[in-house]
Amino acid sequence: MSDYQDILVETPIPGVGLIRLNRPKAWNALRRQLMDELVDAASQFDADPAIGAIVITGNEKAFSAGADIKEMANASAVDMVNSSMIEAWNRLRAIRKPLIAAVSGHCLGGGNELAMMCDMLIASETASFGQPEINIGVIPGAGGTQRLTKAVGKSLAMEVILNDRRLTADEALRAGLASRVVPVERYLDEAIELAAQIAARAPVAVQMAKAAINKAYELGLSEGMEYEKTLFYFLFATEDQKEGMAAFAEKRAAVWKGR
Ligand code: DAK
Repeated sequence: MSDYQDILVETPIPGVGLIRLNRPKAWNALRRQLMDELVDAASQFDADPAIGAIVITGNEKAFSAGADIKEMANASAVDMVNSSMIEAWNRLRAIRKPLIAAVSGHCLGGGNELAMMCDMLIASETASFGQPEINIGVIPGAGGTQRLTKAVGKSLAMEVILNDRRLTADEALRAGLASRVVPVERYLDEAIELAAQIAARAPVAVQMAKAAINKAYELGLSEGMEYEKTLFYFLFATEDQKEGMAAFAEKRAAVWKGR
């Protein structure tokens, strides 16, 4: 699939895959078609050895207003269980390369869950983060109650999810949801530059680092440190480890091979 309707895909600079959510009239609501295309494009970048990191963005006014409410409105509980909606989200979780969310404007519901599913989040000063599902009689369903709580703590997560409190970009930064806040003219460029810097690093080590950090959300400290140690030892089986350490001793830049 590459004849996309709901997303735009490009490689703005070598090593970086860029996916723009592109339903501006519906605030980039994540209808099924958009999710399928997003997963397809992200999977293709993941499989492409020329790409080292992937940026997901919307436009200046909205990252995304969440799942498409009109598409879900008449579904039964069984329809929801049987829909393959969750599959798309699971496939995104399985992307091995770093995902960077470049967020401006509305970042709501499933849009915020998508942004939080990414590994890093760069916010523009106008970004507004929320989980407004309570207004339509439901709760977050793609990780919001879990990831937001882990990112910002229980009390603030309760306010956001139970009472539709919106977080400004600065609040998101202070709470640890975003790693930087920049002027709106710069948020996408900063995300692309960050992606390019990471893409220039030892590719296998980058993927192992992402995997180990994400395990910190799932394992206790002892198990997490065991997992980290296993990946650390594994890296001594790569040519890049030999090259990196030789280059250090020889006072030259390393040339990474990704193996
Ligand atoms: N879905 C569908 N259409 C949407 C939409 C959405 N989420 N958000 C906006 N639109 C549409 C509006 O219906 C309107 O369409 P027309 O009337 O022009 O046809 C158009 O976009 C412009 O929107 P507004 O007229 O409302 O524009 P405003 O500037 O007044 O307001 C807004 C912008 C973004 C603040 C507002 O539209 C808004 O509050 N939108 C809804 C936000 C929301 O409630 N989001 C949560 C949705 S529930 C799961 C995976 C994911 C999820 C759950 C489970 N699994 C894998 C199990 C996620 C669930 C959700 O995200």
